[in-house]
Amino acid sequence: MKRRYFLKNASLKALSSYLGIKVVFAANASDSYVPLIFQQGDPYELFGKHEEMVVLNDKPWNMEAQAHLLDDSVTPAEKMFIRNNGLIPENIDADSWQLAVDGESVISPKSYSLATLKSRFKAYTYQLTLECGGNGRSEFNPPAKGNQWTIGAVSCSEWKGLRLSDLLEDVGIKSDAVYIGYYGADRHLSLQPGKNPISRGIPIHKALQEETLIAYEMNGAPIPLAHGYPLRLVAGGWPASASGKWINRISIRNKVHDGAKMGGQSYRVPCNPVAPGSKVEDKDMCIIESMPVKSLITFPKSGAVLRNNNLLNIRGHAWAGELEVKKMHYSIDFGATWHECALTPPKNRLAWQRWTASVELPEKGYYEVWARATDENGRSQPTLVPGWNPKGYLNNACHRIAVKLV
Ligand SMILES: Nc1nc2c(c(=O)[nH]1)N[C@H]1C(S)=C(S)[C@@H](COP(=O)(O)O)O[C@H]1N2
Ligand SMILES: [Mo]
Repeated sequence: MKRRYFLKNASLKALSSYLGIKVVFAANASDSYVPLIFQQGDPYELFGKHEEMVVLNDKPWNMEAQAHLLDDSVTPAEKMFIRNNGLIPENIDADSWQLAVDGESVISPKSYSLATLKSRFKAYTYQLTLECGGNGRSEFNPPAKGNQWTIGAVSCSEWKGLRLSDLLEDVGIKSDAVYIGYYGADRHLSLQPGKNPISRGIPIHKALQEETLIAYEMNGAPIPLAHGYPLRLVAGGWPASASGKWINRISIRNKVHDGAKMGGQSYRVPCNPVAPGSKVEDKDMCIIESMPVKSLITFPKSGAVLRNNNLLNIRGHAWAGELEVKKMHYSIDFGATWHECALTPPKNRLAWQRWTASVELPEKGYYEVWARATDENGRSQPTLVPGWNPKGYLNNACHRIAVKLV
């Protein structure tokens, strides 16, 4: 990062050439003044993000995509949402990185270097859907605290690494194992040593699935820093909080993992539906597992205007946690009638699916296109915001876009 160099050495006037844009009124500031852009860092530059990504929070950094940015079959890094609970680790040295495997239910605790993980275990590549449990939170009423995600906290990139099941076989797991928990190298916002911003996990049956990876590559390159470099757990189809970034330790537990943000109200919903605004006791909250069926219209962008052409081509992606999406429909009459879309199978289990349709608009005017996916168990997305819950998780309401024919 060149930032440090400038903090120490450069005069403000010299920054103009580095930024590629004139610092207007530079002459008015003292030479020792550090411009904000270098105090905070520009998240688009720091993380290499697309200019249309939306920043929701800077401490910690949280950024989301917009529906039309998620049109690629495989989500590129620049359009992938960022969800951090703490501070991204700095000065990572991949050569000395270690992954420790321990816990009550491990037979032989071991520690592995990155090189060993790459050479000793077979590598697998899967395209995996990662959606934040709080995606869609902004629509709940009464509002829920937390990042006000709209619809852009989802990605489906290609992850390469070893199977967690192969690692668990190498250390051996005792018969009383029920859960694995991850620990990452990010720091708690309080900077208190030993305090984890987040340490979640998954039950053993999910840990043993073929597609559950300890990944060291994303989209054919080392994992970008914001997404977990150099090592990440990837458990597709579950709330993305289960997919630990910057992992340096996996614990095999003889009980449900009790790390940070596993208990209380975090990543949990009422076990039974509650009235909006209710207080729900911790004991009545259940851990979110597979994510619900959902879809996005990724083309066109909402607000599109068609001129003298009443044939509208629409497309998007659909996913359903652990399940496959079996049917995809659209409506242009506010949900009165629904029409089937073409739907392709996923590249592999837990990857999202492409859907397309050609829509004939009957006359000039304003339309809304609504999209609705149905999973293999026959469950469809609701047209309205579903079950209110205290933390605003699992909003899988139909996505809608506005279109005009003029
Ligand atoms: N170590 C660590 N892992 C983490 C998090 C975190 O803050 N620290 N955030 C989790 C949450 S809540 C989500 S939604 C995903 C976000 O992954 P992304 O930033 O790569 O999109 O990472 C998960 N893994
Ligand atoms: Mo999340």
